[in-house]
Amino acid sequence: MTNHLFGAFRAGMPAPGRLLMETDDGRSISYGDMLERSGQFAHALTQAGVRPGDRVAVQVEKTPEALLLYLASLRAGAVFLPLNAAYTLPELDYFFRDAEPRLVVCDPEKAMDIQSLAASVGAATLTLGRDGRGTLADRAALQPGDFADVARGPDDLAAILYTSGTTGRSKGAMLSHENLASNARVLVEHWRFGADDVLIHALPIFHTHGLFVATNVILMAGASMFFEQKFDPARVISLLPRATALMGVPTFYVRLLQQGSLTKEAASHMRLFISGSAPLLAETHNAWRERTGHAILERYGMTETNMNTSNPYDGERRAGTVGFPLPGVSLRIADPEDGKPLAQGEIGMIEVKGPNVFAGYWRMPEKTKAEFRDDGFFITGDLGLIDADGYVHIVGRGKDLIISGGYNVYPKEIESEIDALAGVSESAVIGVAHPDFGEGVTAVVVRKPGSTISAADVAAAIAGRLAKYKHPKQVIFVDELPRNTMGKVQKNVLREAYKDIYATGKAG
Ligand code: MCA
Ligand code: AMP
Repeated sequence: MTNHLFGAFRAGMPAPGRLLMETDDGRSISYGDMLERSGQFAHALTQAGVRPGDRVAVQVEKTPEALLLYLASLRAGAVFLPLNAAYTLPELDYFFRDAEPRLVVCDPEKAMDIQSLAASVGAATLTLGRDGRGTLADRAALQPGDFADVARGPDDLAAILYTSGTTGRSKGAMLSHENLASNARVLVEHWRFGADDVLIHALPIFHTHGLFVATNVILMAGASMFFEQKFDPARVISLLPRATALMGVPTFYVRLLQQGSLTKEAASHMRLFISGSAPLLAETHNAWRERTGHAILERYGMTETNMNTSNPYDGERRAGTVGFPLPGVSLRIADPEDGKPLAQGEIGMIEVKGPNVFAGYWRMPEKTKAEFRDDGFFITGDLGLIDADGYVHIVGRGKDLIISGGYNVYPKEIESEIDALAGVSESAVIGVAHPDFGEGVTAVVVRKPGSTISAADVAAAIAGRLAKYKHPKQVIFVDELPRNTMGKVQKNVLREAYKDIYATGKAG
């Protein structure tokens, strides 16, 4: 048996001298370098006690070494667990307790604090900094480059990515080697990636979009990428003449459109612009086409399922839709209550099934069971319809989720923090249209009688508890929250009442 996913990358690998990535600080890493250095990292993991099936939790800045660590984890047969670099210590504490990693890799600057959290669950800690150095890199540098990939079958776990639930705790989505391999293979074909492609990679690598969709596609195609530490619109435009493809969240496209240097000429070498992770406004799609002559290709996925649908490569890329189910993916619109399929054109729950769909939530069999139908379809929590031409439209969310700049924010998590404050009676956190982030996290708060708690007090209390991107952009105080006859807070009423607070010119 081979290593299922890394074996698939090996199968598509070009000559060792071919470029895999060029970084924004001018470094070039070839496929040969990648093989050798990920082999060294894999030895270092094994030496740190990592055995097949062990979790390797990683909270580091985006560097080529961080990507090598992902590949090393695959090759060592471990389960890669990437964590947003913005997560605070209380957030990390939960993930460590739940996943029980064998090893934690973190930024040297955070090592003191993280080490004790890791030790409390029996995990060792190694470091990897934003300069690619640290105890893990030091150890790897002493290892030989040839590593015999640990055999892993299609159903073995390759990664766990945490995704928050509507209620309660974050859930670890277990992704198998075949979940990732099958999806990457389909995307390479569907989007026509080949060895001559050059992707501008400006996404973080702790989520599905940047880690799997972008990176796995490039590795599977034997292509190369500009590996950018951060998204910088002016820099992305300067790279367009040497690139062929860009993958981004809608905020990327909104910000690129604000650059005067974005012109048809600047984009003339590019063959493909892809958007996902959040809805791309038809307005953005149309403005992009007008400015560059390119129709952005929008696709739809989830942490639990990888990519489900995509607009066509050839044929009409229809604004405001997410296209058709990808080859191998079955998609249906069902009655949210009983799962019965609905007629074409009706709005219901989007449900999917296929080799892309995850193996379940880590150590949560009941939650896993609750999110699948008996015939194996996964209940996405997204509401949609299929139009007369077969295009899938996402029309809303059955789940109480805010997507800000492509990051998912679950209101419950923020409400719990705000409700715990002494001067607060209750709160409701909602997403309100925001010109830059798509949706802006907004807190509506009811004070306790006599309390003078302010927006600044709320912000100060959350700082250090929740990652920055989850912090409300505005805190609004009201006398009471609107409720229906069942006593449930009517978030739709709040969203309507505050829909203009971030309107262009007023954005906070
Ligand atoms: C940064 N900030 C944010 C966000 N990002 N606030 C709300 N929402 C955000 N997304 C805040 C920072 O805390 C900071 O606050 C200020 O904005 C500027 O921070 P900076 O780091 O400079 O931000 P940025 O570089 O401008 O980041 C914006 C971004 C970034 C480039 C859009 O958020 C990003 O890379 N998003 C991509 C997320 C992603 O990869 N999602 C894919 C998930 P202050 O000024 O107060 O300090 S995978 C997925 O969804 C599925 C599977 C799929 O289909 O792909
Ligand atoms: P996550 O699993 O945290 O990465 O988020 C997945 C969710 O992002 C989906 O369930 C959708 O609600 C949303 N999403 C992803 N792509 C799109 C898209 N193209 N249009 C609208 N929503 C999207």
